[in-house]
Amino acid sequence: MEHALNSKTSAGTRRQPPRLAARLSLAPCPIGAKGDCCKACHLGPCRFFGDDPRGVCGASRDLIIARNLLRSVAAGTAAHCGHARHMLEFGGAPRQGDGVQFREISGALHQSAMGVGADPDDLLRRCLRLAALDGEHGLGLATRLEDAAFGRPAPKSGRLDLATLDPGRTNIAVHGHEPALAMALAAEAARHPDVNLVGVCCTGASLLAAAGVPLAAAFTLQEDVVATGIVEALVVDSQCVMPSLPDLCECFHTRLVSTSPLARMPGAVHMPVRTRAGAASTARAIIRLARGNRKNRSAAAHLAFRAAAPAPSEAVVGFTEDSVGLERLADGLRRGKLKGVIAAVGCVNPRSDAAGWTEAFRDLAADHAVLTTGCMAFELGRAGLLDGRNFFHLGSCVNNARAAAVFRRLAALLGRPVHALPFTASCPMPITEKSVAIGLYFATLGCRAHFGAPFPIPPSSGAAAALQRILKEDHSSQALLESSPAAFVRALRGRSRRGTARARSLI
Ligand code: BF8
Repeated sequence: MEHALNSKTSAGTRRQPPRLAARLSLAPCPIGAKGDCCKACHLGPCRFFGDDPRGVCGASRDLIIARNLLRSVAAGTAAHCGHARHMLEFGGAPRQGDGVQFREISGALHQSAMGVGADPDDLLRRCLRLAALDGEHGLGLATRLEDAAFGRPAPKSGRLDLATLDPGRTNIAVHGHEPALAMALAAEAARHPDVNLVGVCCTGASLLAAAGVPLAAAFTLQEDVVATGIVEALVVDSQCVMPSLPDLCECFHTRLVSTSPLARMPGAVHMPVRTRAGAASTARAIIRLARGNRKNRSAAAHLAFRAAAPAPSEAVVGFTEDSVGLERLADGLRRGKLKGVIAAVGCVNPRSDAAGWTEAFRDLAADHAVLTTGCMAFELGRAGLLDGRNFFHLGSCVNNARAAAVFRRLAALLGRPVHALPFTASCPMPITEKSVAIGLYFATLGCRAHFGAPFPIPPSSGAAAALQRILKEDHSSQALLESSPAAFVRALRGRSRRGTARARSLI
């Protein structure tokens, strides 16, 4: 297979663009952050002020908040269902149409368009229906298909952080969320001792769980992978891939390879992958490309990385509901030794207090079991917490289906409904729409769903109160909007002591 390659031959010839830490000086829009903005039509965008704020069309602030939340959940659900659909295609079993997914996602976008749904309660109920669908047809289906294609993970030791890059070998990083090509690369790289394959974000988390491939970075460190100057190829599929990467790769010798038809990047070598056979041949081509590019690595970058000589974090990874020790957890809950089970999920927002949240989970792990996935798992792993005793690494964000399975099976073992048990899904630092859909999915199961700031719904709004009421009425669950790690710990401990679903909710 021949691909048109960039003609880069030297490193460090361009001025580097500002990286994430510098771009954070761009403050969030204060109007949007409060949910006080509507851009659903061209009468506006409208901003909301005063005692009875309304847009030009007459929409209330709570209606706008509900519409915006529904659009977030629809986008998150579309991403997860799209992932599952691509796995079906990869396995040679494309669906005829996408039935319920298409109907629900397009229905949500229709209902939240200007001049359609005007009842906030109705829109919020649709949010929850869509989140439930996300869990079953997005997270659940994608997880089952990946297990069928690549094997079900088993506990194993793993390594994390940028230190998993190896200056002595050709480094290839795989980044995104859909691990079909990445698994083929793992198989091919195993035949080349001079090649070091590492993962980034959720494609990396899947590889780590399934095959023990080191996880170099989560979302916030993706640019740093390139900036080490020792990565010969960065292979991206889709989701959470920063649009800054092409410019950054231009400043180093790193070849950027895009593999998803949905996620083309300027200047990238595009190698779309649809089938298992295509993945194997593309994996071979990428390894040839990366090995050929190693001669262009800057000697200075190579020496600088060697001199820093960081040590990777060691972790126990690759758990499923079959290997977390359900009987032991159920027994702990029965005896009161275990006060609860927490799924610590979702993103690590650099605007949030990541260190504080890590400490909160470390504290809670004294009497709670902590299941974790995605960027949150990477963060806990870097802190040395993924021990396989109190903290259980379950893989990528679609693998939150495994956390849902743990909650359901524990409930069955204990003979009680999920909502009657001290189960919490915590998404303390959301970034993406996907994390909103995931958090609400857990709420539809009966878990308490915690969101930290930036909140997906303004805590003091009427829409947030309505969401709380609907969760209670329809799912016997609740949302906890809490931005303080210490207050979150107190809320969980307070609930655990009472053994009831009565928790401090800031809504
Ligand atoms: O799906 S945790 S920043 S990498 S969205 Fe993205 Fe958030 Fe990270 Fe994986 Ni999940």
